[in-house]
Amino acid sequence: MITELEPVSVEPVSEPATRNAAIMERALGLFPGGVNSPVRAFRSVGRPPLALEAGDGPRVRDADGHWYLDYIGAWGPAILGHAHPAVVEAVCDAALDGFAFGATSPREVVLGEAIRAAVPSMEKLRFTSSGTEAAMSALRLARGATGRDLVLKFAGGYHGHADGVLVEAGSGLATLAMPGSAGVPAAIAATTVVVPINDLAAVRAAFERHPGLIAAVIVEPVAANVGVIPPAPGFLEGLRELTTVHGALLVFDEVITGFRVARGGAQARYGVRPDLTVLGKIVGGGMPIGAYGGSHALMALVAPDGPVYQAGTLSGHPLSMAAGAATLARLDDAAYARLEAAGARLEAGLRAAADDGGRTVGIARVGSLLTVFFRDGAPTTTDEALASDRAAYARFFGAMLDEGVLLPPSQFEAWFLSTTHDDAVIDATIAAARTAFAA
Ligand code: KE4
Repeated sequence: MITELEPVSVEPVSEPATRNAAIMERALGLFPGGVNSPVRAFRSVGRPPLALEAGDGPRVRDADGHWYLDYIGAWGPAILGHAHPAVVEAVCDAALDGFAFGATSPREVVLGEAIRAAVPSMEKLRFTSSGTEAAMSALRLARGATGRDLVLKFAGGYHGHADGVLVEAGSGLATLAMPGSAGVPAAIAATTVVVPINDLAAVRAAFERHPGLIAAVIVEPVAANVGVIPPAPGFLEGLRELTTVHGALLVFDEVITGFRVARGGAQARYGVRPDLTVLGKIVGGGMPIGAYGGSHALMALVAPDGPVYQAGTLSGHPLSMAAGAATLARLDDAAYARLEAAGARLEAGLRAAADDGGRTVGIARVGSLLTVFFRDGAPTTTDEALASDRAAYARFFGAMLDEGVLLPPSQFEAWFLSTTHDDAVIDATIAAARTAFAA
């Protein structure tokens, strides 16, 4: 028997207050958390997430037309500022020739040679479409090269979201206080050995505990996914020595630090040569990219030359190649001098603003990579970083947003400066911080 269906009263959805809210409401119905990467949900800073639709130099504009001074910087790629005319032109020119062809394009050679010139340890390299793919592939290569199964990483280190490295990882996992991820088989997690950052004794002990079994040590040479934690003096040199002695490969994950902390990356800044390097972000100039590389001998093991398989439909995408080449072409000594000066100016101004506002913060900085930790002094370990006052950071984030400055929506992500963050931008940021610290 068909019963009369109660008329469904469809209450009109309350009109979202803003276009931003309307877009995020639709996004919430489409994507988990309304985002395509967790940190974008602003969950840890207690503010509604922004939908950003334009950028210009050091500024970004949300869907309601509000402009902000931007310290997310697309999480690193926007080192020349947003919508740099030369990079936009390079992508448009490439697009006029079509997009992807499924074969080697001359543009790959141009970017590949630019990267190798700056990072000589990458005698040969392979492009991927993300840093995750590049890190995953580098570790597969290390296992193929050594015949060993274990990989050692550091607590708080983030190397993308491949199963094996989602163990005590940083970035979004630290932001969301997730030690690992559901769905990673215990057997895979068991192949990852985790030790504290900056702790050579722990690395030595791990090698003694697993003799002949560790294929690689993967490290962010400047940790930047628990906030910025520079390497302790001698730490990277110690890793180089221990991996060599124990027949393991040293893998520098320079997805953030590559072309950021120096043109040659952290390996140039600290003078330590890894066996494999992982790149991403800046080398794609804001377009999807990743890359891994090392010696001729190691890379000869990668298919089709060797037994380690790795592939990608859009690897070496011509438009990513064009954006990356146009970006690297403008990262000269003057650019790095400006990035260093901007970072130093901002650090000094923030320190003074915090002191004057009676706030206890720890500021860590390497070049144009910076974090303001809400704790007493800059942390030297992951535990110290993770113990920072997240609620205080959230309040600071909101107060800065109200002053027109967009910080990373997480205490555990780095602030990224660009060559367009000039003195006026830095000074406006410091003025905003004075207000925020006083609030
Ligand atoms: P992607 O797969 O996100 O391109 O790269 C992964 C990756 C690898 N290694 C390091 C050192 C990284 O920092 C990253 C990605 N960084 C995060 C921000 N800390 C990306 C932002 C996000 O996840 O939305």
